[in-house]
Amino acid sequence: MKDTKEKYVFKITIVGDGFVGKTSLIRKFTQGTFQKDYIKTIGAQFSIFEEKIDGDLCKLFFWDIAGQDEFHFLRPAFYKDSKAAIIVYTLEENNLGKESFKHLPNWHDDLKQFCGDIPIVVFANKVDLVDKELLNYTKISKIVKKRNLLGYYLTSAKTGDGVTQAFQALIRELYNKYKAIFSELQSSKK
Ligand code: G3D
Ligand code: MG
Repeated sequence: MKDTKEKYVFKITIVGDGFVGKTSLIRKFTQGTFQKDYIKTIGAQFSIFEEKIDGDLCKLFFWDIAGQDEFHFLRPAFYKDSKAAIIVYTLEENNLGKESFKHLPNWHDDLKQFCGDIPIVVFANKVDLVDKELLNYTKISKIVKKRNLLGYYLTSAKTGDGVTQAFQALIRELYNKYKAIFSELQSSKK
C-alpha cells in the first residue's frame, strides 16, 4: 500500500573538478537499490533517489555538475535551491589529485556565493588507489574546520568503500535539520 507521502524533497549538488569521480559516486550510491533516473542536460545531470528515514519519505535530487568551463554561465541555475552539497576531490598521487584538492576552496566559495550556508561534506575519492595508512589528514582536517564544513569521508566509487556511509551522513544531517524546522513550523501554527 502506498500511503506514505513525500514529506521532504531535497536538492543536493555535487561539485568538484572533472574526473574526480562525481558521476561514478552517484551511480555507485543509487545503483540498484533505489529508484534511479538519469537525465542529461547541458552541463549537468541529475538523479532521483528515494529513501524512508524514520518513517518519512525523502526524495533526493542529486545534481551532478559536468565541470567544464564553458558551462560556467549556467552555475547560478545549477546551484539554485540546493539544500546540501558534496565537494569531491581525488586522493590519487598525480596532478589531478593535487589540483582537485587545491580547488576545494574555490568550489566552496562558489557554493557559499550561490547557496549560502548549507550543510556541506567533502568526499576524498579514489581511496582504492592509495594506502590509507600513509594518508596525511592534516590539510583536509584544517580546511574542514576552518570552513565549517560537516566533515570529510574517504570514498571509492570503484570498490564502494565508504560510499554509503558518506552519503548517509549528509542525508541524515539534512533530514534532522529540516525535521527540526518542520516541527517548529507545525508548533507555531498551533
Ligand atoms: P567526474 O564525474 O567527476 O568527471 P567520473 O568523474 O565519475 O566520470 O570518473 C572519472 C574517472 O575516474 C572514470 O574513469 C572513473 O571510472 C574513475 N573513477 C571514479 N571514481 C573512482 C574511484 O573511486 N577509484 C578509481 N580507481 N577510479 C575511479 P574512466 O576510465 O572509467 O573514464
Ligand atoms: Mg561527471
